[in-house]
Amino acid sequence: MPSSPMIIVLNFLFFTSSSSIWPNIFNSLFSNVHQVAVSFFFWQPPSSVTPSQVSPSIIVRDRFKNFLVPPTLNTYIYIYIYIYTHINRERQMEHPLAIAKVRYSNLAMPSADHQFSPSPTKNETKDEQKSLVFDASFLQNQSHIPHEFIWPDHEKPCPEPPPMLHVPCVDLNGFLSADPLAVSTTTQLVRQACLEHGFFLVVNHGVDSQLLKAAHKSMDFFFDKPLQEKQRVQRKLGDHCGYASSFTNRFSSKLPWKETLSFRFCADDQQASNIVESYFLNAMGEDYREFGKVHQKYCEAMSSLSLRVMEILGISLGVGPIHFRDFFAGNDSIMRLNYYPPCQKPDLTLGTGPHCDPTSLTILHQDHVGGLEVYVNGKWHSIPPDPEAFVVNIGDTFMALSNGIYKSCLHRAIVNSQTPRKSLAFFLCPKMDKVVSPPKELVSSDYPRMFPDFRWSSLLEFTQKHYRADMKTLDAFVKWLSTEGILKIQQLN
Ligand SMILES: O=C(O)CCC(=O)C(=O)O
Repeated sequence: MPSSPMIIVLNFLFFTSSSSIWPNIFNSLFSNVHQVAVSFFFWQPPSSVTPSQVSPSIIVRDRFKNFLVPPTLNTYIYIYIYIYTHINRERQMEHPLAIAKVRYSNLAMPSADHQFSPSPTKNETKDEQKSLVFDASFLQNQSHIPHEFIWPDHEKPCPEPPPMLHVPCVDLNGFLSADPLAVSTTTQLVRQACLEHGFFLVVNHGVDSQLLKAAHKSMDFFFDKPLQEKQRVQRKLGDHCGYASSFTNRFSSKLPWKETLSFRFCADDQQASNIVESYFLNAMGEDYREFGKVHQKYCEAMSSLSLRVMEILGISLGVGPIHFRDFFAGNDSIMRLNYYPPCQKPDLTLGTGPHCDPTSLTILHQDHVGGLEVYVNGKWHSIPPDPEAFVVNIGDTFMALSNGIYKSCLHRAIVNSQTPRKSLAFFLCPKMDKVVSPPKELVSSDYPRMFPDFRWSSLLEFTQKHYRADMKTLDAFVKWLSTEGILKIQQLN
């Protein structure tokens, strides 16, 4: 079997002096190895033509076309280069993500991060871990920042503060009062926002303000600790929980200027009661009991709030309040604490790079500092902080559940040189084995299925191990699913 371009060339040379029975063998050799059939052989002139009437030619045939070329030295060189580059490209193209990379590489959108299969090789991981550590206590005072944190020009923060995004403010209390006018106003506002960009605010949400305060305070408690202590809950490669100082062990460029602490919340008591509290107690010890308690309560509050929001979303989509609420009843969600230290070069970097959330629904609480930006109508817009409000946005999984009707929108966070910024993000996710499939009311012959059925666990795996979330995560995921052979397209009646 040819395993290197050199052997291929030897085969090739061998061929040029061989008879025409070889091409089939040659074809099969190559098609087995590189899934590209490249063959070349002497052109066989039709029997009516005597060899002396034609100049000897070589047919180079690949999957797509035939080339008839004279057998000069230049031709051999050309063929060698052709095969070499073609096979190299094929090797990359064999990976479904690479196919998607080619597909998305020409997007005119602000290029979110089209970095495919970002799970670094072992070598990269080792080197990066050795050389680059995001120690905020040190880096926040540096006037030069490591190049890994410098974003390409077209993705850098806007030089001027961007305009504010007009997002509707949903009064949850009004909705819960069951007053028909309040319910109708709320659902209309939400529908409009979700058709356009998927962001809205929720006020009068009923979440205890003391709990919110405690949750923010606990972030100082954790992120002010020395790096070594935080690393006791280090997030492992391919995992979605734990402490991450930037993503230095996962990516090597366009690193976010932030630290995060992520953990799992499970609303299904049968499965994991007090899961958050136990996680911190087991991983960090007695000193973190209170920390764990606060975040257990916070997650419970977020889970209830998100189920309320699901009722609104269901009504606004015309499927009633129950459908989505029930779908997420035993949710297996992710809580993330984002801590953005000051940066002396805030115009060069980003706190969180542009991405759409792959999850279902995000409920974000920002502190007073501000930095959240959303990309709408070809421009970045800010969503300024409001301590009374939660910022809610649709994620990719809900976009799929709504058959693409509601939007999951590109967003990012910028940093500043003076003040640390904190945000609490609750990412609502279904139970791992739930099949993500839109209700039949949202599918018709005029509005056919936009996405195949999938399990949340597969999308989570895809974003943790193979793909850095951007605004095309769902499309790339669908490709990956189909090539992984686990795609089950629902048979629609
Ligand atoms: O901190 C923010 O404002 C945004 C955070 C975010 O987008 C995320 O954690 O995915």
